[in-house]
Amino acid sequence: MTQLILGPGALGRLLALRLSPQEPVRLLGRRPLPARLGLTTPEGETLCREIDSALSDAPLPGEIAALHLTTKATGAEAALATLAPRLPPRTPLVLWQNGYEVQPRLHANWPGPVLCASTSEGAYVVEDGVVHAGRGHTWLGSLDGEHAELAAALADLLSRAGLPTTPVADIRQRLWHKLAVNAAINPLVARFGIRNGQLRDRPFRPMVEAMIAELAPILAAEGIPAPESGWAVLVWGVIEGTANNRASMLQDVGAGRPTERDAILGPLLAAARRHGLPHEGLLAAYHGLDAYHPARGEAQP
Ligand code: KPL
Repeated sequence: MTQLILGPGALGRLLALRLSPQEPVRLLGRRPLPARLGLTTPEGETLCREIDSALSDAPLPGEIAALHLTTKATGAEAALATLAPRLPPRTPLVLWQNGYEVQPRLHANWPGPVLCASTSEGAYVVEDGVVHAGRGHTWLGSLDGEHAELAAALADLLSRAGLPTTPVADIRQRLWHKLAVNAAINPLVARFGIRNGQLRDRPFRPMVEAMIAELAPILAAEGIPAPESGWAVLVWGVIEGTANNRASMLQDVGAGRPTERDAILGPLLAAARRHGLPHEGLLAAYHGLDAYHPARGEAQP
């Protein structure tokens, strides 16, 4: 049974390279990939592995264990649409996207089981492979708490492949927690072209504080419990721990790709409006990225 991975970015390559020695894996994308890909481990070792890769419109393997959708949130549904008509309808889907935009939609519309993954693994693409820059942890579960056995089996598979994963019943809350952290960090670092750690300094520190103050009541109104230590400790902890990182949104801006602002800020803006809560900071963060979305620059999020 093949683990199909759609989206050969950093996460897709990391999954393919980690899983491939023990599982049949096929990595799908829009452009051909080299037959051998390199994985540089966090310890600096480089492993070269042959990866079965194909274009996403090529014929699919006979038996598919699961489809891992590892594209950016912005391209997830379009990428899936190219494959969906050729997949057995009950194929389990694993969504690895940031934010909370595509997950509820695909959960509602996909005929088979849908699991969501939230990961803190750090990786970036290099020409002939991927660098696994920092070890993290992955949580896996379904938005309605179903498919616990599937989540446990996949978590076991990923953990044995070197990506420690825990099956959870509260994945919705975990996705929102990551989204909150991303909302406080990513739009600012992308707009000002800085590494995460620079947010600790003036003039950025008060901007982060203001964002946290705006986020907290929105998340509470949405029924998302605050982390035990509070939102500020969570956000500043991530900033400290990833001080040297160029966040994903900053990388998107640098590469001329659309950012994930709709997936990250969109659900917060929608929740703020639903609950009648202030959201000027979020709106400013959203429109601060207009320059990188010329086609939709003036659209209302
Ligand atoms: O998840 C991240 C990202 O880059 O998107 C953070 C936590 C901000 C780390 O860089």
